[in-house]
Amino acid sequence: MYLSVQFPAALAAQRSFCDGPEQPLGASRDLYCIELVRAVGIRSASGRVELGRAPGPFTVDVTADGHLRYTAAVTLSGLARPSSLGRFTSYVAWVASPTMGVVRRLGVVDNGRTVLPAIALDKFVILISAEQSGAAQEMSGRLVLRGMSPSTRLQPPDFMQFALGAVPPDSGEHAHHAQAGGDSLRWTMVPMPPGLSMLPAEMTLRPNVEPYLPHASTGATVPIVQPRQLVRLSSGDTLRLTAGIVRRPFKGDTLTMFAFNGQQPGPLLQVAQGAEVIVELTNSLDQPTTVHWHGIRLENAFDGVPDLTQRPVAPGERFTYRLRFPDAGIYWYHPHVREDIQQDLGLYGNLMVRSPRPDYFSPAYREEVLMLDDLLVGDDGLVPFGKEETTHALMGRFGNVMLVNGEPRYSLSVANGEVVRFFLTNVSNTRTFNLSFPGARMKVVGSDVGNYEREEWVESVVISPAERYIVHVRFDRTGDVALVNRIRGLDHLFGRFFQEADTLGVVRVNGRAPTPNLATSFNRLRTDTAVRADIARYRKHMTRPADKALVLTMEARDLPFFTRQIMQLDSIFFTPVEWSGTMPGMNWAATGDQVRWILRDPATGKENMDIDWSFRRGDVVKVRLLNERRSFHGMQHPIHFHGQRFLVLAVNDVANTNLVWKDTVLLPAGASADILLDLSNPGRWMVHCHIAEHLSAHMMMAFTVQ
Ligand SMILES: [Cu+2]
Repeated sequence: MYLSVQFPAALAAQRSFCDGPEQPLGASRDLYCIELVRAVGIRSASGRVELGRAPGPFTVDVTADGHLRYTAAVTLSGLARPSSLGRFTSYVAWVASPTMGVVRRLGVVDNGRTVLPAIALDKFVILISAEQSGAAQEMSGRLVLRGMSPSTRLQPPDFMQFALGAVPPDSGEHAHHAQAGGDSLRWTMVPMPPGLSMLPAEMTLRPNVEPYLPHASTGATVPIVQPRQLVRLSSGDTLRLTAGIVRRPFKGDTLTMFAFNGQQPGPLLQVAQGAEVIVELTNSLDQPTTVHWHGIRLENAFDGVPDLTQRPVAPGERFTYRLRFPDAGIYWYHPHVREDIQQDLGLYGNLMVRSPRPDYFSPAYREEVLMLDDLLVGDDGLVPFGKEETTHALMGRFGNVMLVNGEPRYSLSVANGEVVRFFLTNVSNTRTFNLSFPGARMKVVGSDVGNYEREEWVESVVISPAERYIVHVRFDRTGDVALVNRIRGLDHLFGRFFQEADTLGVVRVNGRAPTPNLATSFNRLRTDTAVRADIARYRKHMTRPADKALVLTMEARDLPFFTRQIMQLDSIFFTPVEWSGTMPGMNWAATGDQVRWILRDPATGKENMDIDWSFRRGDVVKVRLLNERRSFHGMQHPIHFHGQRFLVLAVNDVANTNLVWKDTVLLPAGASADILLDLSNPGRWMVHCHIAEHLSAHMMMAFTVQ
């Protein structure tokens, strides 16, 4: 069998985007494939490793502490008989740290494709050696092939980077930016994340727009923000919703922010599936607004998109929304005007649509509805926003204060043995969270538009802006359990990853839970037969080639020389998910007139609002999304389709085996995803990135359902 390059049929069928000629809309080989190189004296062997993903409920596979986890599949050919290299019987694959300090056995490999155990290391090397025994636990034989993970291309600073950054520019392009700002409001330096350093040139950057923060008009009494209230609405009810200005006490200071009905988050609306209600919006802000009812397949005229479905509601004006709720699940509402300002300042609320099925969820003692956010606060309070254009147009506005339901510290008391159902909504501008309750078991039961086909154990929840996840957590030990966000940050300047952990809250577990004991039902992973039957109707559409495609990319112009040079150097590697803002100065100073994020239809070459897709009601369309790696800056994008629902069929050609209806999908940098779009709802609808600053920087298109 050695020296054979023939693949068995079954293995050939599993060929990945790493093999064969490069596909124009395939995932990035540069980020997700390793080309193995021959060791000295080895003549004929070759191979590559696909950094694959195990099928799972999230588009990114990551450990609870934030390490990306790759299911490596190695494809080898041309390996000679091991005995031809010496006293060897087998080939074994190993994974090692870049310095070879730690070497771990992956398993026996051979010509053809072998799926290896998962690897969860920041940077690593794959080695293939010939060994005396296939059971070898230490690498002692002869090295045959080796390859390095794409992340190893990140290196400590070189002379070029320091030379660029060491000298602040003394004239020209940045000097006048420091003067931006009218009366009292001026740009000061953006807060620096702890442990990172900024080059002098970066510290001189300022956004080339006017700073904006809301302020109450003279003499007006501004109410203090109130906690969220639950509002149950029956069919035919009318809710009056006012977007207005509030004062929020914060660490001995007072911030001026926005709120719906004076509450942060806005009122938690609860309706029955199938209900119809009226919402009368009053705009008491200093700027136009609308409300978008995220994820709800409602009548197009009430979707809240300015200049597409309605005129923006001017300050002092009103608009009446008529809402219907065809799908059970957890949804949310927010303005669709300058989300980077209005949503960030507190205009967001949840909307719970209850199924009539009494057993819709498996049992839990209580429900907690959590809106996750981050706020960017400096020494003088909130960091101002860009008035004419968004700031933070590169990576989006990462906050430095984590909020759960508007508060910096969430707390909950439960009895020992309780099962809690958490409804999680990420309302931050750009941050993707990796949430876990260390010490408590968790299963994911639902996402954007209803339940998964079956419940699934997870060690953490990866939730990008606008996504929702419903999880059940059982607390079965007394003591405190933290709700944490744990991720690997990327120090671009020093080419290293580092651990970041934020505690968002704490669950105090004490006493004994009342009967019945839910351990048995919690330990069972339930299948939702209604969801499975609904999705089964779409199976016939799943296997055909994609009908449409969208490429996600970007362009930049007029960026400062320093920013442009550093970012070009940085583009040697893009991490699949930028979990935190580690280029704060360059990112902050880049505005919506310098950065254009792009949705491109490769079939026509059209971009953003020039794209004009047209479908008929009842069409089921498979769309390939590709997050272009070869752009000026590659990062993840949560892509949201208005007014419809879709299934995420596959990511990087790995098919998902447990489906759920979604309205937002997170695309890691360089990744592909196939989604199946159910075009059930007529009207003219938006598709856009839900990073608020990317939307402000043009990353949107529209489509029509006749
Ligand atoms: Cu985006």
